[in-house]
Amino acid sequence: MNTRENKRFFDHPVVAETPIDRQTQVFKYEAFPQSGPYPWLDLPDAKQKIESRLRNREITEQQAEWCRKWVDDGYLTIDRFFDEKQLDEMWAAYEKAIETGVLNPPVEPLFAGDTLPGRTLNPHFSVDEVRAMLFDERMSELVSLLLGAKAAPFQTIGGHKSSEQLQHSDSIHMSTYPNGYLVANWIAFEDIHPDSGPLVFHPGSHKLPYAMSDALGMPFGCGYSAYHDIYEPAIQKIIADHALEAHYFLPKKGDVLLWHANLLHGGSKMKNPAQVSRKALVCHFFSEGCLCYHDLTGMPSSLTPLEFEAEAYLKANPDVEASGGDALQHYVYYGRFEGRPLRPVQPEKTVIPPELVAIGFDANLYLEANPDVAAAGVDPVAHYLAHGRLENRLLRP
Ligand SMILES: O=C(O)CCC(=O)C(=O)O
Ligand SMILES: [Fe+2]
Repeated sequence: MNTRENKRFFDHPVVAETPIDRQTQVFKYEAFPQSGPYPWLDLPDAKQKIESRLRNREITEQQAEWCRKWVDDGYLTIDRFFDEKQLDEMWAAYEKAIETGVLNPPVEPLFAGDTLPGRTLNPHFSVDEVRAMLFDERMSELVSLLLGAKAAPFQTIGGHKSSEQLQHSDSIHMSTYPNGYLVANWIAFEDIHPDSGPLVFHPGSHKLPYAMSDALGMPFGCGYSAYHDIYEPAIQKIIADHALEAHYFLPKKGDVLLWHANLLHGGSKMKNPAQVSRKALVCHFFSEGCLCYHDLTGMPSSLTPLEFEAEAYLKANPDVEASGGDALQHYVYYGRFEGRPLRPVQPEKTVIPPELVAIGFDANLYLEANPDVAAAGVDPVAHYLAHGRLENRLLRP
């Protein structure tokens, strides 16, 4: 029985203290209310809470140790979290999916002659073994503990090599309301070589204010050119101004690194021409119940329970369909502010009054028997009551 009593404190979804209307909400950080609940390990008394939960046996000593580290450093590494067999099986399935064309990694050479495949977004959509990894129960439990709310596995990125992405906080790419309900997990599928462009991260940077688009002067919905021109340099400046120490993740196969929603990290540069692979899967988790969006483009994320169906939206809005534009994008930027319907409005069912039921009146048959009425597009019941019965119209053909 799953009652509030027998669930652990971190098995519950997040319920925002300030409710919002999802249909009219503007999806950018500053447009959301400053609302809790905040992730428990981000609260000023997190350390006391950890000790009290340990005393009450709600968490184990090992879990308490992970939580303390999370509070101080905003990351956690665990050696050999996944075993060799599971890793090898997943990687073999991943490579087979590339070989057979199920997955099509983009061609992203990091230098002339780079033959390693590019990174794939959400390989768990088409490879069951990747999906199993994202939904691994022990990992979900750990993420739930860190967030203090039930983990919602969201997104995966598979790759043979470094992203060479400059440092960022994942909150610019995967934002939540309430804020801070994101955890990432980087899984090594081989021993990682220092020349391969290991993941770089800055311990403690999660405690700095969230640097989001609006505050950095990026126009709403700007997308990636402003990201490179404004966001990335701003983060480099924060790193320099705070003299943030850089750590490089050099794991053994099966080790994992988890990081906080606001921990600054990136993919360092692969040493050229060493061409050393860096096989990894990154999993991103939200919490159940929070709303997820993309601050940079102002789009809700696909996990957002918006009940949005592109086909239904286009059917209900033929002008959008005719324009050939993207349905969700149209809805997010224009449709919801214009009060556009999400799906075609069902015509109201004609209610047949009892006296017509008594004579066996059937609206379809009446229209069939009286094509002029059908052609006029009028309500058959109203027509029969007002005219049909006086004119002795046929009830059926
Ligand atoms: O693996 C990398 O190079 C960077 C990954 C990253 O930033 C992410 O997945 O959030
Ligand atoms: Fe990232």
